[in-house]
Amino acid sequence: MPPTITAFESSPDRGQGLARDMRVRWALEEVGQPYDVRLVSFAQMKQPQHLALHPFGQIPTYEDGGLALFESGAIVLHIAQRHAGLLPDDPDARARAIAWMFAALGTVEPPIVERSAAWLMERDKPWYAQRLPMLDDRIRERLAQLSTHLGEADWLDGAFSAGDLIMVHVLRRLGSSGLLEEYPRLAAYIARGEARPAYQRAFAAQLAVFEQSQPPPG
Ligand code: GTB
Repeated sequence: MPPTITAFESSPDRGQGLARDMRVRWALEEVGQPYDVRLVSFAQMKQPQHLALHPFGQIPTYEDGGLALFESGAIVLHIAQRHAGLLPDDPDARARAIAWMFAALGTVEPPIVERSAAWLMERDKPWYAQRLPMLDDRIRERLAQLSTHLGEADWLDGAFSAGDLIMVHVLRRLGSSGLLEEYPRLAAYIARGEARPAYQRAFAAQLAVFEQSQPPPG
């Protein structure tokens, strides 16, 4: 039996691959592991059946045999540890790749999520226009540091790893912000990630789910 992940039955990102099941799909594609997807609605995510898998009532989850996992980072790490291709064999390089996963999730993603949340929940509030430049500057600080680290390299630490996979996915959420245009090395880094065949397959799969959720035109 292949592992089963959960995803939105109709993603609010309209198939842009920004929801976090995309990271898990991409990791599974990179290692060549087939998977099943169970689609859930917002209401189903809050029901006991899903809460038994995910205490916060979110996607993605991952089930494989007796193992049930939540948190996209933990799921990607598990996949990377179980299969070759997403973590280096050398123990020090492996530890550094895992550090980049944590950096993406714990240092780079939070200010990006805060900006998205502000747009979603506060954009009609009188303080939003004043707050946005502050949120943008917090992101810029991280992007500048990341761009300096990356330099002319293709990936964050040697070969492509789970650290790059998570980082590219985290950065993609800035697509509509205009901020990435200020950091051409990062824009090129994201493009390299998106060009990977495994990414393309994962993206197509989640887009197909969104398209099937839409009523036929007319
Ligand atoms: N830390 C957890 C992880 O990494 O797995 C966070 C999981 C999470 O936030 N899941 C979201 C969710 O289930 C979906 S991905 N939300 C439903 C809820 O909390 O009730 C977040 C997401 C949603 C939408 C967009 N978008 O529209 O662009 C992007 C990202």
